[in-house]
Amino acid sequence: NGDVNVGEEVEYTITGIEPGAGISQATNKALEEYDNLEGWTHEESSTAAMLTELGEALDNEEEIIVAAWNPHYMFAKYDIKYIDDPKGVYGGEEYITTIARKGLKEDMPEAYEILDNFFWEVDDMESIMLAAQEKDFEEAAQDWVDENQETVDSWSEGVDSVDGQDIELALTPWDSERASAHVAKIALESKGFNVTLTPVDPQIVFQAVSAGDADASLAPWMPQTHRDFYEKYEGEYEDLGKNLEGAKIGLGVPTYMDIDSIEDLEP
Ligand code: PBE
Repeated sequence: NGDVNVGEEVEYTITGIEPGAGISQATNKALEEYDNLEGWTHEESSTAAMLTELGEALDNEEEIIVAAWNPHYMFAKYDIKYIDDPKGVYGGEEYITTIARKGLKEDMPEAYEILDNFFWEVDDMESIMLAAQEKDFEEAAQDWVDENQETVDSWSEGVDSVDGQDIELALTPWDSERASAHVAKIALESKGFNVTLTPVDPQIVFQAVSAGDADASLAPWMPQTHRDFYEKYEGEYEDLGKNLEGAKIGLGVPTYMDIDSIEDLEP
């Protein structure tokens, strides 16, 4: 990367997001595991603040290193790329899985069946995330359901309706999970459930579902992003399997930056 010291230009700082995020944990680990990142700072704040800083850096063609992930519109909206992570701190391909409290299958077999069947594609989730830039998630999710009724129907094929049973879904406070939770809500409501959505930090998702305070969640990113929490509570909840494949987390930079790997960042 020529004679430009990227570290100096970004003030040896990685621009992160909320401290409770799995990706924030991974970035803290990266600072420990990459010797060349000794002395670097991980600046945690919020997703909104990170995106604002990213947008400003791109407007000014400045250097920036951010916590990046997809599904998200950041790769469509901004000209950014992932940099390599040879130590695999951020994992490889991630999937999103559905977990349920023990006993849900017996107590609410209809809801369990719908949640178990919930599976969609990256494009589906991203289309709601994009639409939700202009309207609320409820409306964006409803529009997607209207256009994809067959998919939604396939999740509840043969499932009986119930008469106003209450069910609570825990989610994490990111757009990807707002999208899946709102679609699950609509699917469950169409079979007679009263659905409450409760946004909490990733660790609390596992804690709440394990304790039976929440019935289920479509929010866990695996095998790396939320692995610590997944393993901490393993055996206290049920994993119903993937609801989406093809996710990823890592460090992102503007494509004009001449850097390809975390290992190439200067101490
Ligand atoms: N994310 C989006 C979350 C999960 C969903 C990658 C920012 C996280 O890091 O925990």
